[in-house]
Amino acid sequence: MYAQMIKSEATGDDPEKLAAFQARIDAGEKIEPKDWMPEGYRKTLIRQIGQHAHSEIVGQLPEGNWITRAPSLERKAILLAKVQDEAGHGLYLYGAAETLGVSRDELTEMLLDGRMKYSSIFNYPTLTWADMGAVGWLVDGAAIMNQVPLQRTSYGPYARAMVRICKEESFHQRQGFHIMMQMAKGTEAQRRMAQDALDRFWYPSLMMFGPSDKDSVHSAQSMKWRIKMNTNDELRQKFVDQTVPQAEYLGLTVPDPDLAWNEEKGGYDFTEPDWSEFHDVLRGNGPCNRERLEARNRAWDDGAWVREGMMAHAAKRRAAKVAAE
Ligand code: BYC
Repeated sequence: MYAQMIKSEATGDDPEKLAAFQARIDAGEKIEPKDWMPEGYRKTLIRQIGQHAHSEIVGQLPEGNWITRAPSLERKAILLAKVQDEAGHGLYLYGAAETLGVSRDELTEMLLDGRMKYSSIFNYPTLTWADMGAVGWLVDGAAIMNQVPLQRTSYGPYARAMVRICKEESFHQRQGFHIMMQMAKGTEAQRRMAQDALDRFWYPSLMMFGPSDKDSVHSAQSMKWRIKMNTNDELRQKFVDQTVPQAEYLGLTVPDPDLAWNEEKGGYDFTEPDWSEFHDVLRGNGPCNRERLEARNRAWDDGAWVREGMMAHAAKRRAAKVAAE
């Protein structure tokens, strides 16, 4: 497995170089593509940035599903713009990963044959229009919670990509919340749809932050290298604390009977997601895993003629330039 490959190659760096590298990280310096870096740092970044890029691309599918069925021209235009933004995010992130010595084609191949992951959340279906609200509100909301701190991550190209992405994610979250406001304050049937969307997306959204800290394989090293700025549980807690009052404002009920404000810790106590479901989704057994990978494989195959045409065009231009010199 790709992750194991990373782990086994993480050792073997010169201790003096490692110490100097760690000192740069601790001093808050940015690491740039041509700087020396430990092999484990490079591979962890490729794994995380690549997985993130794939998530943006696969993440277009559940929303793309609703473009033709958006309830008004305005909603259609907004959704279309959002889905296009996700494609752009994927491209910034593939670009950031390429500075680490891996090509976009290699990353894509690893996604298509299952060697690399994408976020578990996109293996859940979007069944109603209210799901477009829930995805924007909860999924983009969770994404922002995770990505705002990553603007300060130690790898320069990743941090800079995050600045652009976070600006757009804020708009995505707001448009999702706006859909939820309209649904929740609409007819009784619309309110029920909004509640149903919250019921189905709550726990999958909590899973986006990854396994609980005690089971997180990469957190300790990634935080030492400032590839991650917070633990999975810290961000999950912040997300719950931010989102529960928003659900209350909407008049909707978070599907967790044990949810309660804990005065002492200054945050909510909540029920953890069902981690067996999370691992099952990661193993490829979520409701939409097969469909998502099939769609990406089909898009790759259908796009072959475009890639071939562009390569042929580039070769012709190169040849013409050489002939003119
Ligand atoms: N889904 O040691 P851990 C978006 C894996 S896109 C799948 O804690 P790490 C959006 C993890 O990879 C949102 N796999 O890992 C787009 C590892 O397996 P491997 C994407 C997950 O990396 C369109 C294993 O579990 N955001 O926002 O330290 C529309 C152990 O976990 C998940 C990012 O990618 C998961 N949820 O922490 C709308 C942000 N969680 O690789 C919205 C950047 C864990 O060893 N990424 N795994 O086989 C991160 O911050 C971190 O990679 C994670 C996981 C917090 C996700």
